[in-house]
Amino acid sequence: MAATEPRDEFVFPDVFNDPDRDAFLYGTFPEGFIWSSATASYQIEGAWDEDGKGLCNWDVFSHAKGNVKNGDTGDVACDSYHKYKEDVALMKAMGLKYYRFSISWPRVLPDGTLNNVNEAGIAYYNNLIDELHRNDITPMVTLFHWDTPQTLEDQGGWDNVDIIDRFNDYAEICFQRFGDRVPLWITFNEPWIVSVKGYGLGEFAPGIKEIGTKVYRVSHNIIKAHAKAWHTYDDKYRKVQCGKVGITLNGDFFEPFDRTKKAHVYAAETFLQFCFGWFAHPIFVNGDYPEVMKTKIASKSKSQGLESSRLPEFSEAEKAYVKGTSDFFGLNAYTTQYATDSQDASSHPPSYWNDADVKTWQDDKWPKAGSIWLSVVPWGLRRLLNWVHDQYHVPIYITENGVSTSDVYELDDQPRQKFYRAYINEVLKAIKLDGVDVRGYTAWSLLDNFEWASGYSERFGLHYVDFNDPARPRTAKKSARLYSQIVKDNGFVKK
Ligand code: PNW
Repeated sequence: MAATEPRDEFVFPDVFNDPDRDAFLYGTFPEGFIWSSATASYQIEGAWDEDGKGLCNWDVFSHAKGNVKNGDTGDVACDSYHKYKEDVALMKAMGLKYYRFSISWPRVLPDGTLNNVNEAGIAYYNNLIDELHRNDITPMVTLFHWDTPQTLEDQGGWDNVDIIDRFNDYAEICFQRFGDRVPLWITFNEPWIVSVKGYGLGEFAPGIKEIGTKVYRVSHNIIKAHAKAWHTYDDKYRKVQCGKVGITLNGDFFEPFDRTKKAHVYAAETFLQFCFGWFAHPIFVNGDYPEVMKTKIASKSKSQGLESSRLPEFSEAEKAYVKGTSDFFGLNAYTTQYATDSQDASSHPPSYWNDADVKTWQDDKWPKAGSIWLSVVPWGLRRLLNWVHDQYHVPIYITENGVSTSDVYELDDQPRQKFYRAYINEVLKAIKLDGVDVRGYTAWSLLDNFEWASGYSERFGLHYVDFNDPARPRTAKKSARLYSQIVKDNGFVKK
C-alpha cells in the first residue's frame, strides 16, 4: 500500500477488521433524518399506584417473589412521572428532535376499559407532550410497551380475543386526546417478546409457559389488534391529524454460519421468517403467515397427533383486513446469531423452538455487553436492514438500538461509545451504499431504567441514574455526548 493511501479505520479492529465489511465510512445522513432516544412507561415512570392508575401485569409480576432479579420493581424506577421535565431537558441538551416514549394503558384506563377514564393519567401525558413541543421535540408514541392492565390480564390477556376491542378502545382514546400533537404512533413494541417471553417462556409478565401453543394464539390476537387500531386511525383520524401508524418488531439478525452451504442459508432465512415474518408477513405482505411457518408448524402438529395446526389461520376477510396496515416498519435491533439447520430436529415437545428446525448461537469472539443475549455485532445491523428492505419495501424507522453495561458507576462508558459509533455507521452504510430506506434512528435508552426481569442490574442509558438516591439524579455519560455530536453533524465528519 502506498504511504499516501488512507488506511481503513475499524471501531473493533481486533474482531471486526474485514475491509469490505467493517471499514468505517465517513459521511452524512439524508436531510431530515430523525434522531431520537427512547424509553417505556413501566421502565421509567414509577408512580405505580398514584393518581388513579390501575395495576398493570408488570406491577403484579414484579411484586411476586422470584420473578425479577434482586426483587427489583418498577414502583419508583426513574420517577419520570414526577421528573419528566428533567428528562425533556436532557434531550434538549443533546439536541434531539424526537422522543419515543410509551403510554401506560392502565394509567389512562385503570381497568383497561372505557368504563373508567383516568383524567389524571391523561393530564400526565398531555403535560409531557406539551413540554416536548415547547422544547421543539416531536413525540413518537408507543401505545403498548408490555404493561397490560391487570384486569385484562386476569381475563386471559392477549390469549383472549376480547382484548382486541379493548385495545382498539384504548388506542382510539389516545388518538382523540393526544393525536393532534403526535405525528408518529407505534401500536405494539416487540410482539415477539410479549408472546415468547411472556406467554411462552414465562420469563416476563404474565409468566406463562406455553411455548408450543399459546404463543401462536397470542401473536394472532396482537396482529389483529394492531390492524384494528391502524384501521381506526386510518378511517377516523388520519385525515385530520395526518400522522403515521406503524408497528415495531424485534429480532436478531441470523447469519448463515457458512454462506456456501445451502442448508445454512435456508436455516437463517427460516429463522428470520419465524421472528420477523411471523408478524411482518401478514402486516406488510399478504395478510398471512410466511409459507415456511405454515408448512413447518402444520406438519409438526400433524406428527404430534393434532387435528389442526398449532398456528391459527386467518380467514380470507381477515387477510384482506390485516394486509397493508402499517405505514412504516419500526425495527428494534441489538444483536446477531449464527444459524444452521438443526442436527437434532425434533417435534417433541411441541415448541416454537422445535418448530423452526434451526440451531442458533453466538460467536465467543464477539464482544459482550451487560446482557447475556447481547453480543456486539455491528455488521449484523446492516445486513438486517437490507433484509427488511428487500422483504417489505417500506420505510424503516429504527425504534431501538443500544447496549447494556453491568451495574457499575461509569460515566466514561467506552463500550457504549464504541457500540454507537459502530452501529450507527452501519446504518449509514445501509443507506448510502445499499440504498435502504431508513428514516430514523432511536437510541435505547435515554436513561438507565428497569430492565424487565433483570431489574436494575443492566444499564442501557445514555444517562446514569442513581437508583439508591430517592431524587433519582441523572448524569450524562460520555456516550450521550458522543451521540449528541453525531446528531449535530448528522453523521460522521472527519475531524
Ligand atoms: C427491548 N432479549 O427488549 C425492549 O423494547 C426494551 O424495553 C428493552 O429495555 C430493550 O430491548 C433492552 O433489552 C428486549 O432477551 C428484551 O433478547 C429482551 C431481549 C431483547 C429485547
